[in-house]
Amino acid sequence: MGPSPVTLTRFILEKQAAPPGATAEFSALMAQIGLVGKMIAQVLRRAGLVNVLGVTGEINVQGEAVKKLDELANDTFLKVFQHSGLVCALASEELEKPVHLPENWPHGRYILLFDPLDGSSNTDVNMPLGTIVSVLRYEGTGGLPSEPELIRKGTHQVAAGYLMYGSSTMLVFTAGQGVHGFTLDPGVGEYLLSHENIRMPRAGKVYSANEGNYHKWPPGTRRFMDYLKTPDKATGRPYSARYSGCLVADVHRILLDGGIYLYPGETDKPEGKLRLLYEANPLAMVVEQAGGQASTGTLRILEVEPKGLHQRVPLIIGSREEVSLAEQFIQGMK
Ligand code: AFP
Repeated sequence: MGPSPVTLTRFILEKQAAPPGATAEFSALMAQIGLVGKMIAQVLRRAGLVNVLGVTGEINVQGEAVKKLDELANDTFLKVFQHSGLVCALASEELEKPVHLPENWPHGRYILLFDPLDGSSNTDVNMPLGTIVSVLRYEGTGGLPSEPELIRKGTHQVAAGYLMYGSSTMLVFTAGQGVHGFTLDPGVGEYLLSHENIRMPRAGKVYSANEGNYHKWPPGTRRFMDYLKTPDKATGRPYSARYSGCLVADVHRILLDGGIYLYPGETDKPEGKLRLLYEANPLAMVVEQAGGQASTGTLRILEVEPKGLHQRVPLIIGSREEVSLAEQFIQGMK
């Protein structure tokens, strides 16, 4: 009989893998995030069938009108958290404004900012998808936070993580004391510790970018991409290309094996495509905690001063060696 399985809750309680002084409520928060993951995974496993049912305009087996999966994932977050007594505000990629809980509802001190379904274009082709979560703690004295109190620099996050719906469903998170990965055992409905204290290799062999945008990139970014593809045995080039269309899946691969993911700024869209508060910031916290780096190309992601809830930012994230090299090319030093 091997070692006894370590569940997400047991791990957090035993390792105090929580923000200082908040172990019990944090493990409850993570358990609820895990629940959202199980509920989304459950729907995604049958997405094709739901679509088929939906296309005929019928209602699905749950007797609900078939919703877009993004909307369904978003609704799952609201349903699980609104009455949890753990949060005081929720902000989602799917909602223009944050959701503030009514004063008289039970609420806690956590603020969640999330992308409920990342890579949603992958649902119809059975490719990986993810959910990304950024966790802030409300330090204000008033009852509930105002919108500006949700728009914080990434260094203010107390925790961050993601769910990945791939060949298995995984939950990966950090609360500032390392990065830990859990794999859902569907048979028992528990997330079991599978990757304790993930460390990202200093350098990798893989780059992940949508090269269909190459012609839109500024010269420095193009020179970096050309460098990665120029054979040089001494530096182990050329790299292999891997791009899934899901940020979570591409970053997860790089977290474990090393390498670099880029969604850079473009000449006529310098801010890029990805969102700062609930995509770049949480993944940057996870990657830095694993020994990697996350940059806009000129600035550490976690230091970017946010201006709006849905602000976009260029994202260069992965192994230290490749990210700092990308910065040198982008800043014209190479
Ligand atoms: P969608 O959720 O709209 O599919 O966008 C996914 C994403 O935000 C990120 O997960 C991917 O890495 C990136 O966009 C893919 O964007 P491109 O299709 O422009 O390469």
